[in-house]
Amino acid sequence: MSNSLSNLEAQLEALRHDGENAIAEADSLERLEELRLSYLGKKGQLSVILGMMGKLPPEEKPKIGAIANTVKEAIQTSLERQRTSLESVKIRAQLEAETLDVSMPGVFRPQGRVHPLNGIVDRALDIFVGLGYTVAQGPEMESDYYNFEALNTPPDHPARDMQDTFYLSDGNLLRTHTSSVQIRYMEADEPPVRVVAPGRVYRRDTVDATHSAVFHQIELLAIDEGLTFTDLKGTIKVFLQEMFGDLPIRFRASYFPFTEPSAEVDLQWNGRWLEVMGCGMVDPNVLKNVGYDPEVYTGFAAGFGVERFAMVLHQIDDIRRLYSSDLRFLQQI
Ligand code: 2NM
Repeated sequence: MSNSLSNLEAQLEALRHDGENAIAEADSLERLEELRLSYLGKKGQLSVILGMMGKLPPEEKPKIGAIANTVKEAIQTSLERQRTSLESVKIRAQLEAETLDVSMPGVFRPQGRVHPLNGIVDRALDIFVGLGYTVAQGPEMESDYYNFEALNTPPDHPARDMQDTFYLSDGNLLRTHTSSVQIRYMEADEPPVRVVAPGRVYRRDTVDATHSAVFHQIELLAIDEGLTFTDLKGTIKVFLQEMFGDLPIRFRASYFPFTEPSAEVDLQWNGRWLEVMGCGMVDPNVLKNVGYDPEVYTGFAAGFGVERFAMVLHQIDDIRRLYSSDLRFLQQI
């Protein structure tokens, strides 16, 4: 019997030895749980050994029981120590993986901005909206009627020349100005009218530093009872003052088929006179064409090129820079 007793003692001692070694080598919490079940679980190795205690004489049981308790506590202590160690390794790894280095440089996100042409359009429309104007748009493909005929442009006028206008095979054309929008607006609305038409226009120009076949225009139109050339001058004075500052301006007699009288507007910019707009009193024939009575209503109109304004205000030497989308250029504006 004492043989059996020392045998059990030896098994318990071996169990403690193996257990402590295996636990010390466990490299994960999962492995540690496996070991706990293997040694201390209900069907674990300690239980098996304790099961054999039943065959011992009663007086020997307390001694084995005490040893078994010591072994159990020793294994539990090992498990606890290893668990603490593995958990701290795990937490350290997690902290390392989740570290936020606030001194790291940020990722560069380029900031978009308004294109210089749209900048001019936005500013000009803001001014006219402030003066009570409505913004109107219309088609870029037009009929001869809206682009020329309604605008009192005779069939033999040079602007209608194939050399100046892009004609389409179906008889339509690409609008050469946004005045066609004004005609459509007047056809649809009764006076009084205060309307401003921004948009892309087309001319068969040879492209160079100051010409483009596709460019942008803004035209304004006011129709009412009793409007005079003085109202036109005042409106243009206020507009140019808002756009360029309070500089001298002058009106020079000119000619357009759709206005009478007509004028060019010059602005004194850096000491030189610069032509910046065309304008005039709307020709009575244009009013008749849209069904307005020229005996009751008069009106004025004016127009300018957006590219030209952008070039003057931003000191741009070549119109093509405005279309090339070169960021090295755009970022300077
Ligand atoms: C200009 C110059 C002079 C103009 C005329 C009209 C309309 F439709 F009323 F006849 N709209 N815009 C006009 C007049 C445009 O641009 C240089």
